[in-house]
Amino acid sequence: MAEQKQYHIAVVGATGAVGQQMIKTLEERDLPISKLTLLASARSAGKEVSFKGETLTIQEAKPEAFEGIDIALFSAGGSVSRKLAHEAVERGALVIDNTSAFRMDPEVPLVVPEVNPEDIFKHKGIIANPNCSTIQMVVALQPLRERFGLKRVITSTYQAVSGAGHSAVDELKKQSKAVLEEESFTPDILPVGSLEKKHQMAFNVVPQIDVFQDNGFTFEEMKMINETKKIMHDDGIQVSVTCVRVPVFTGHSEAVYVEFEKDADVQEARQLLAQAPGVVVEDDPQTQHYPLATTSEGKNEVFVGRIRKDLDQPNGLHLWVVSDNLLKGAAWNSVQIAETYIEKA
Ligand code: NAP
Ligand code: 3JN
Repeated sequence: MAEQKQYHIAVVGATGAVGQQMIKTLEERDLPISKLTLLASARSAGKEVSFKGETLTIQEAKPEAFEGIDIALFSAGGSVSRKLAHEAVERGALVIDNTSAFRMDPEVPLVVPEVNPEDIFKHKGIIANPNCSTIQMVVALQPLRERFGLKRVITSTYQAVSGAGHSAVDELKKQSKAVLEEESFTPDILPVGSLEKKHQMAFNVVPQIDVFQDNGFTFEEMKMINETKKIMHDDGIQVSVTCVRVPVFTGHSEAVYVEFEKDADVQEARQLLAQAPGVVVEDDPQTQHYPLATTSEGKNEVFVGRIRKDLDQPNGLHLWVVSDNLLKGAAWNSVQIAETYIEKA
């Protein structure tokens, strides 16, 4: 038997909320890694991180750092990806990019392994990882779509602050303490938008994630709409989304209303979801058992519950979909793409 190829992997944005989960996920999984290179900004160069019992030193992300890299997992923001992803590809790396920089580029596959794994092998150097809120929604929709045909999706999200990085997590901690101790504070980080204006996040619900577009939707909402159609290769699916930030540290929740081509039976839907890869059904109203952000934290799966038929539309179902936004929404989906690529390479 041929010897298994070993891969030199790089994590770009290694000190970030997503990057740290990537390192942890690579540590837990069994990828054939010959070497791990950790890259971040010049601010972090020299910091040490432990990986599988070894101490690794963070280096500055610059073009030369990609010499000899086989797979580069990028998660340092769109501008870093736009600047360095092609440099990595030119040096022979496969880039798996966690930012929105290339997601809608027709030359770049946008992949959720439970939905469109075949697209991995159409890459021209870069594979894009979708937005976290898109990923958990399409994983839950896919088994139902295969059986009933997808017509329309209307979703409201309840997104954790860790989706906006370490600084947003720190801000929610500080604000929560200040509110409880009746101290004054100035909101500084959220929402991330085009204005300097910020809102209180602790004990609040903020209906804005990312910048507003001319059509009244935010960029996060448009990401979910456009990415769903691209991943499913179907521009005919009607998708409408409202993205909301809630004072939760980890775990995005979504209320998803779906209309199918055919009438959908709840029992069959529950069974299809229970058998689907990457999905766990938690749906027992009798025992008040349903997915929660707190119980999904640290897990790779997408949790689905509150599965019920719409009272007016025979082809309509409602779902409650929860997942760890830093794992299936980011780090795990990227590592899963790498694993699928390596398995078939
Ligand atoms: P974060 O906690 O703020 O971390 C940002 C990371 O990027 C840090 O490692 C930072 O390094 C690094 N970085 C910043 N500027 C850099 C530069 N000029 N060169 C190299 N590295 C640089 O943010 P995060 O939550 O991990 O998110 C990072 C990015 O991942 C986001 O901007 C987004 O594009 C993507 N993301 C995707 C999803 C998804 O839905 N799939 C979810 C969350 C995030 P230093 O520590 O040295 O500053
Ligand atoms: O806010 C969230 O819950 C998810 C945020 C993701 C994010 C944050 C900053 C920049 C993205 C993303 O992956 O869509 C980006 C971006 O790359 O545009």
